[in-house]
Amino acid sequence: MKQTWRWFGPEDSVSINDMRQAGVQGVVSSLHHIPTGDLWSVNEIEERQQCIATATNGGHSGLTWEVVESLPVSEHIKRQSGPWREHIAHYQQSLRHLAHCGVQVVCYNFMPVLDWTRTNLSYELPDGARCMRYDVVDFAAFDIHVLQRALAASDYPEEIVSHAADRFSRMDSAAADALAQNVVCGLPGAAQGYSLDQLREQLALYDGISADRLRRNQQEFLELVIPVAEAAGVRLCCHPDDPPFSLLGLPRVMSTEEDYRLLINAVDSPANGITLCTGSLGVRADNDLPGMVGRLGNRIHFVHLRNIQRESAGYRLSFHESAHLEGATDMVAVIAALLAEEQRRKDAGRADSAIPFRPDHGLEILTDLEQETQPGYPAIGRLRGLAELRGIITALTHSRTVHA
Ligand code: DNO
Repeated sequence: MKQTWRWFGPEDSVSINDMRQAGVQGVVSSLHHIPTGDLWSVNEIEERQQCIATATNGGHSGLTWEVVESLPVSEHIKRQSGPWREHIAHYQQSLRHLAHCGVQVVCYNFMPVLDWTRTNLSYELPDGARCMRYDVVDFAAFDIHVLQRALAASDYPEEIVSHAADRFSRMDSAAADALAQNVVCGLPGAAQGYSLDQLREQLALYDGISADRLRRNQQEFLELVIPVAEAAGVRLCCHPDDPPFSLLGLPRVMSTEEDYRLLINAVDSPANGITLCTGSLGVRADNDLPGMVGRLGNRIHFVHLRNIQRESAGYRLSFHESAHLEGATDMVAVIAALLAEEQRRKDAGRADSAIPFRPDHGLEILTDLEQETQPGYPAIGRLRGLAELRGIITALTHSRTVHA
């Protein structure tokens, strides 16, 4: 497996040499400054490649831009509104440009309006580490009382509605503002953040767009871009919904194994693939992750390894992010399944037998706690995660490991 690291570009507090010292073999990055829907020019792509290839002292870093995360899909494309055809043409051309520059793996998502979403960006664990948390009662308090979305209350069980009313009644306006900020700020890598009014406008644009309609729009998106990707030698890979259920009445269509099966069958091409994110999918107890790797593995082009601790049961449950080897997902079993997939690819002579993965998110620990870090992306916490994951891979692939 190829060890990669997400780098937000020259503004990132993690330097190129930090990544080298972390021992990564490739970089995951995006051109966040280019507005969603616009074209990525060869110049812009090459400039980022140059940055990644240059060590802090000006010499060669030995690193390359391995995966694009993300080439974002515009809201217009998701809704098929306004200039969506122009955005598709830009998307197709951006894929050709990336291929021309040698970047072959491109992650995207199809979540309307909100990308990944949490209610607390700095939740303290008993040992003083901090992590990100999604609390369904806080989210319902935001939805029903802060955003005041019509019909919001009908989306939650009565018990949650009443807890949310109680919790909201004990929030002062600063706490309510902080909660709103956490939900709508646009977390790292998300296309954008919104004010409450902007969010209301965006939600209104999805009135009448059902999950079926969104899925059809995604299918048409794939029909238009996958042939271009395939011809250029690019592998697209869709990131799952995070969390993997509908939020704020918006449709979400990438939450389960069945969703992925429909995606894969929509356009039968190796270029139409999956980003397996164990943290996002692992929130649902009905997602069997090692099994999904076994069943859908030949289309997995990129992997996010992360773990979560469920705090309640049922649909739309509360959870917080945990250390990479603790939590709901059996990381050893997932990695073993990925290694088996890599072996199948080697046996089949596939050129993409080394699957890129990154330690996704990390707890804020040690010096992370003294610094301004990007929510979810602290250096030391991710380094701890990478080290643990690397240990598993090393052990499972060691010649003296005894396989049952
Ligand atoms: C969060 C990330 C997501 C991801 C996009 C992919 O940490 O995993 O923001 O980058 O959803 O398009």
